[in-house]
Amino acid sequence: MKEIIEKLHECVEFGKADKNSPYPPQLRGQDGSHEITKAALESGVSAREILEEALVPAMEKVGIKFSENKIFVPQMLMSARAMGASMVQLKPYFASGDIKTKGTFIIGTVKGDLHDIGKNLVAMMVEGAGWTIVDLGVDVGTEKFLKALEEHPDAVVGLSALLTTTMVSMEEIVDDIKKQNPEVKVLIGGAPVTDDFCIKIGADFYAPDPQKAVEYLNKKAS
Ligand code: B1M
Repeated sequence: MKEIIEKLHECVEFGKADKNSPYPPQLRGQDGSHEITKAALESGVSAREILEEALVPAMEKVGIKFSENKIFVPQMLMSARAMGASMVQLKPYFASGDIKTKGTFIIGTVKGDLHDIGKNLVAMMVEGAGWTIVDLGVDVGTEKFLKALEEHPDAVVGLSALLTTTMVSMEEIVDDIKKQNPEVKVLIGGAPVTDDFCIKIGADFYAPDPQKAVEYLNKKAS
């Protein structure tokens, strides 16, 4: 079991989704996370062990390497893809309650803003850390966030903005959420966003990158 977990960890850390994927070169021709997850489940490794001992620690390493500029967006996307190939097989266990998630994270790019690459990376890393993701997409206004909060009242909300012009939307959305749900925590991020802006608009936390978002959320969950 240790060997299979280590192999899966390696696949996710280095972005090997399945046997046919040519990346990374050092694992060419070998099984990827898709095949290894299937074999692990068939041989009796639990979905929880796969998640907690392979996927989560591997994605944590990926997040740290990205924060330290040791890897870049393409490598992170490959890792997220490898994690996805495994997660899709674990989904039934989430639904059945065999795996407990750390919580729900509602995320969206704010109204007027169509940039979603950073938002998607954050969603993937947070999912990799064991959270359930409700991804509202791009150009998301207050009503959609409030509706999602009605369905998931204990969720943490994440807002992404890439344009200086849409930082205004971010401020409005934080304000509306806090008015209706003062206890809901709101995490913000995106290239033009800063700590000062976070304080000014009354959001709870500014994450400059996905790893910082994961660290904040995991602290909330513990
Ligand atoms: Co746009 N764009 N764009 N664009 N675009 C920028 C952002 C810009 C800086 C380019 C420039 O002028 N140098 C500029 C903004 C200037 C400003 O306001 N300060 C700009 C502009 C002006 C525009 C348009 C207005 C252009 C036009 O049409 N005249 C237009 C706006 C459309 C709209 O949104 N309404 C526009 C359109 C587009 C495309 C559609 C073509 C495309 C987006 C495609 C897509 O996302 N699916 C695009 C792109 C790709 C960019 C650049 C080149 C790259 C953005 C990106 O994906 N970066 C960008 C210039 C640049 O950054 N070099 C630019 C990679 C991504 C991983 O980083 O999103 O910062 P980022 O996410 C990071 C962190 O910020 C953080 O984690 C991520 C990983 O570290 N993070 C969070 C992000 N969200 C977070 C949320 C969190 C926590 C952390 O918690 C919730």
